Amino acid sequence: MRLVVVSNRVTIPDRHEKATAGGLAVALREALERHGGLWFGWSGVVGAARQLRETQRGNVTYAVTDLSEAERESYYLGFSNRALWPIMHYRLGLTEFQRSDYMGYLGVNRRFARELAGMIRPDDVIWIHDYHLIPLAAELRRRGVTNRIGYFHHIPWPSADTLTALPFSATLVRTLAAYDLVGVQTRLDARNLVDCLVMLCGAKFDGRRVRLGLRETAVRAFPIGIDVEAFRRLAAASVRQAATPLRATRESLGERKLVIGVDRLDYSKGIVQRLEAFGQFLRSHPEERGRVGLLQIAPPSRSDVPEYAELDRMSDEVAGRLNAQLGEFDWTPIRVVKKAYSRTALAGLYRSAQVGLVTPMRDGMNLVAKEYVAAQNPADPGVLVLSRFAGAAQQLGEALIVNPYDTHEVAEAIRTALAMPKSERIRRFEALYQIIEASGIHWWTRCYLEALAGEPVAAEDVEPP
Ligand code: GDG
Repeated sequence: MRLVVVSNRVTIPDRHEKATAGGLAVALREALERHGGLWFGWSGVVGAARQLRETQRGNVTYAVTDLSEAERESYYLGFSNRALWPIMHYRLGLTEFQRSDYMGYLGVNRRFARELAGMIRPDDVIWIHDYHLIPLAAELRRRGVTNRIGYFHHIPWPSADTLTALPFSATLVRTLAAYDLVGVQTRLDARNLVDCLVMLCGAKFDGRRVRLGLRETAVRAFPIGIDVEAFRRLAAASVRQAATPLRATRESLGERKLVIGVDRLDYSKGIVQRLEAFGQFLRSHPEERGRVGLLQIAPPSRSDVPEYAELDRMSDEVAGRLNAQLGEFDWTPIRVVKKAYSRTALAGLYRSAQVGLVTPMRDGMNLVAKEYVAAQNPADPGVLVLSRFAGAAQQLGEALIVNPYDTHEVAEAIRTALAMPKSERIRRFEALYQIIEASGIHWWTRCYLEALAGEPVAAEDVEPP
């Protein structure tokens, strides 16, 4: 079997990449190397040329294509990121639908299918990733591709009631029937997705598979993980190095404690609400002022989408207001840094923080929660505060679980985390570590690919505990 991976963006690895690439990119590349394979998708380049380019790295072929300016506007910025992203994150008020964007989205999926179909061999297994490419399998089937095709949806899948607000949602959902396997992050996502197929498209569900017309599709939860061992090693090594961000951060903090948040600058991550909660914590517990600081790392993301530009402005405004109201001449309560750091730097920062604050309003899984746990010193670990609306909360029940819409609850959880006795921190850490270790990124790719190949996988292996 040869593996074909398709994703919106494809980054062709260079020699220095290992240190900076995220767990998912590395895991997919490893799976491709194991089976021999092809990775197809957008090059990230916007231009008029649009011809397919192939690059060989070992036994993996990277085939990338450019988008035209109009395609980027409609397919990527428009329908994917202003309609699908917000509605899948339950944010109807932010959902902006334009028919021309939807047409552009279908057009790019059709073109990708045309370019990809010519490269498919009879024994290929095709694995398509994320919401940009939902109709891709249906387009491949129209071109006569009969191979096994799987889809993994990295972000939440909302209720049928929410999704119907999106025009053409039934047509879009129907295209999922072209897949042999649809994977989502949690059981709730799986239930919602099956409901959509049944209620919007009239599919039948027998408890395991959805039947629509002549096709049968399995829908299952595969909670994504991280490379725990690699991340743990990165964090442990950062303690030993001389000029590490860990040491620099510790020196700049003195005896002060550190609360950390790490997220792409995205409204789904609840960054503004988190800053407000930290402000509330300092107001409710004035004795903590001067003794603790929040460091929020927020690399900019999708800045061409207006809602993201607004978030950029709002987060500056809120942090500025809270620092002016609550700070002292020798203490700044909140530091927001809008740039990306290396994974080594992140690992060191996680390890030096007594509290990991992961409070998205909605999140498919949230890998930062797992990275924070992996990076801790087992002898003196920090505490994870986690939103109940992150997929990760289904697995990480030993974190302090909060409702990010309740500023007071998050503020109290910060207080509880900072005051938690070491014995309880260790007990919670050990329970969390065991879970992230048992369901890491390699387990995830293996479970998914076995299920896609039609091999039986025990239900408890793939569903969140
Ligand atoms: C989607 C779903 C799901 C962040 N800042 C820096 C940096 N990061 C890295 C983190 C982490 C990754 O980016 C973010 O992963 P998340 O899971 O938090 O979020 P999304 O990007 O929204 O991903 C999500 C995921 O897909 C996988 O299925 O969990 O729910 O939304 O790895 O560490 N990395 C570096 N510098 C930074 O400044 N190097």
